[in-house]
Amino acid sequence: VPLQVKNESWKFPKNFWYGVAGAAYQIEGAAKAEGRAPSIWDVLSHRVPNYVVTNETGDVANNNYYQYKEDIARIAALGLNTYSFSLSWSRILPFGSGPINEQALAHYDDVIDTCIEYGVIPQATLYHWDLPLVLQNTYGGWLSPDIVEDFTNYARIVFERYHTKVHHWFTINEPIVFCGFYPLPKNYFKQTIIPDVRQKFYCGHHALLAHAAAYHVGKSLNSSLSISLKHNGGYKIQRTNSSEDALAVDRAWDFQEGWFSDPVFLGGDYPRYLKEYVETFLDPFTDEQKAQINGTADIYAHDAYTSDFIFAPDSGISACTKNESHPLFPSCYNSTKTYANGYWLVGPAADPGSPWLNKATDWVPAFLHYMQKRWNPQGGIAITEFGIAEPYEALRKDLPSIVTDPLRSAYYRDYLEAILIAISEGVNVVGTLAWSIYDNFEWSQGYSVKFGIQYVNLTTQERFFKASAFEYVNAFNVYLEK
Ligand code: PNW
Repeated sequence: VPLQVKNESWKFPKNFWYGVAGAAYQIEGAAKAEGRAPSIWDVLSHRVPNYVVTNETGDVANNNYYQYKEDIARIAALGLNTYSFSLSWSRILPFGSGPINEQALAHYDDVIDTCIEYGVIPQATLYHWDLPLVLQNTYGGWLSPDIVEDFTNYARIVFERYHTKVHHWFTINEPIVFCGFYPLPKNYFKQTIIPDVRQKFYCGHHALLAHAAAYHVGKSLNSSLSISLKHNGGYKIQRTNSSEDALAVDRAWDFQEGWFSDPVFLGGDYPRYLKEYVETFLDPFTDEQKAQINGTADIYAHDAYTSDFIFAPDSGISACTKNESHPLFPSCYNSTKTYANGYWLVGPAADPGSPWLNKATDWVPAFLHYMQKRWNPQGGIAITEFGIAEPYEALRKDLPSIVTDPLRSAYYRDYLEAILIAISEGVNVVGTLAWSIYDNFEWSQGYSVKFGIQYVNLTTQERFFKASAFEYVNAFNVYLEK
């Protein structure tokens, strides 16, 4: 069912980039090849029982390390103009810092050159959660300020190597999510004395400093690069018009998008409600650090999958903000997918694998307006990941070679129409990346949750387009300004 929008004058602007995204550990495989050293995810998947519900690993994944040429050719054949991938830090620097693995750099050279050969814009993310294991076990990874120097050094090597060929960069993918991995499972990783509930905020603190330092390295090398951090969260719908729920919404923005977006876009410091909490244990950013962090994103890159209804806890917000043992402390807001909602295809009911995700595309215009108004990104907004897991696919080990995925198709259709509406209302949206290039290693869900616009037979490593792949690209074939 091709997308047919309500107003035929709605268009994606000429230079719009439209593509797909993937990430190193989720798709590459070749875990022990060509000098790659382990990342924390090799331990999480191999050694920690049931950390991945299916006890699967990324050892082979989609074999993308060897089949990247075919993968890029398929993107080009589909008619997409962008491929976004992440670089494996522990391939390039097996020891986290120190000796460089030239084979890994040569590999990514070829990935990038293949994109260029096929007329596909390459976009690269420096860090998509696969921290070199050695850095976790030497000093606690992102919990230590030592990570800043190592990340900056890694960024410098990568920017120097590729800056003439790759113009779109993302430093760090979704710090809210990977900082939430902390505390890592006890007994498998070096532990620190930082209390568990605070660990993710230490991680976030260092992630901001590392991101900012990397940004400046890239820009001083080549000021025309577009470099940004990938944000995530969701649109926050106030459940009732009570003042408590209004406050809950404000707190939710501050503890999600605001955590990283306010520092990067609005002066280098944390938003109010988060700041009140983290400064009970973290030193505030110095003026120098704020100056370093402020303005370190050229676009607002948001992995905007979903929306949530936000409401105050039953016991009231003030009780919660004062009580460290309150289950909702420190964020102190509640959220649900299902309130007064008869028409969304709701995440938890539709798909137990991604309960955090609603097909809530009707809120996308409001979400885009909110991003533009609050963070006012000079280079516009990009939806750097969006997609949905199709529930019936999760139940099947092998899919037929012709895969129709009506829920995902509808999601992309409705979402892209919502973007067209927002653009027609003056929001500057510059690109979209579908998550994902194909079904892949979905972190703690293993291969059981499928986000791809392509299906991969993991035995033969044969790839098959799903119907949604054609629906997605067709929207641009029809509605891209000529
Ligand atoms: C993103 N949430 O993760 C990641 O960047 C991808 O690696 C991942 O495969 C994809 O989404 C699908 O899950 C998220 O709880 C995980 O809001 C969880 C959330 C958001 C994004």
